[in-house]
Amino acid sequence: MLTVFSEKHALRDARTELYGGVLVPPFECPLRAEHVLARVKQVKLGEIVAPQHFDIEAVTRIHDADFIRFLETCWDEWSALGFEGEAIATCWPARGMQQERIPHHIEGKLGHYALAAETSISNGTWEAARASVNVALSAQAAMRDGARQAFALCRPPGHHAARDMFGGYCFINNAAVAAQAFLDQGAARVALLDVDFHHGNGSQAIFYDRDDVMFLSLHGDPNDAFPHFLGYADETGAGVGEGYNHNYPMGPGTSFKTWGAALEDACRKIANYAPDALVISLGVDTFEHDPISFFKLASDDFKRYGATIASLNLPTLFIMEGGYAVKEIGLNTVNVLAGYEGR
Ligand code: SP5
Ligand code: ZN
Repeated sequence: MLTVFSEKHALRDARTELYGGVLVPPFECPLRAEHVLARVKQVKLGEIVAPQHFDIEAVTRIHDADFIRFLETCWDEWSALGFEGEAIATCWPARGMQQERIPHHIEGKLGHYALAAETSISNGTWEAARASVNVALSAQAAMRDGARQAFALCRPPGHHAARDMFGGYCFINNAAVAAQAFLDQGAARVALLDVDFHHGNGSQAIFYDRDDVMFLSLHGDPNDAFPHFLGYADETGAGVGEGYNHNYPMGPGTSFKTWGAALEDACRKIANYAPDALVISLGVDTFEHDPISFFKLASDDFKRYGATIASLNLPTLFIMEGGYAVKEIGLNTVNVLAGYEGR
């Protein structure tokens, strides 16, 4: 399988994440992508190519143009004020306050566009996020040109990013932009299956009122896990999108037996939907030793579920999302891809 990778991912190298009330080095760090790339090479998964450049219009098919401009200019506006630290939201339009008005000051804009405070914006964040979506679009273009499957080794990840919100380590929703590209090239239906430990709130929100993208997510119960305020089982879609959103929240300690059964159910729904393409938001933070998550998948389980996904026999685009057990992230990620390929 083809892998698309950009060295520009390394420009996303924030110093801080707000975790447990402390500013710590981010879990979402450059070494993650380097370890996945090393494993892709080690098992000779296939050719590795750099991304092409895509115009911003492919991104604004999904994201609000003012939000994209905010991402582009945030660091310069913030650093011009002489703050010592990185750009972190500290103030939000909470209940009873004005939701639509976007303040001029960067601290107001941060509160408007952020969905969580753990994700700092730092120098280079925009350039890396822009390269990451080019990785996703390049892998998608390879499939347009005939590839049956591809791996977009995206970093930073994307599935928490909504039309006009960043957070959860995500800025541009790579999977949503790629799904839209399939539709724009003539696909009638796309399924987006999110196997990251966290609910893909951004992807769900983007496609919630649509029937041309079915969104399915297996994740930590939001009662217990980030993003806490979306991802419950009763969220089934709206308007023509009713019935095209499927959440599988699962509790602390969930085993592969339970998780795999949820995957089988999701795959049945995908098969019935008969999409023209399948996009996988591939996070491996479901791993038993992930430092911020609570599922119990073992490294071999990733291989097994790769094979389950392959049994759908659909054109499949894998998009890298989370996974914070850095030492094992290469093994676990490439196990899914190898399992998919039947090796
Ligand atoms: C792409 C992705 O995987 N983003 C995840 C963002 C999660 N950020 C908030 C994490 C809060 C973790 N609380 C964990 C408690 C562990 N005992
Ligand atoms: Zn995650």
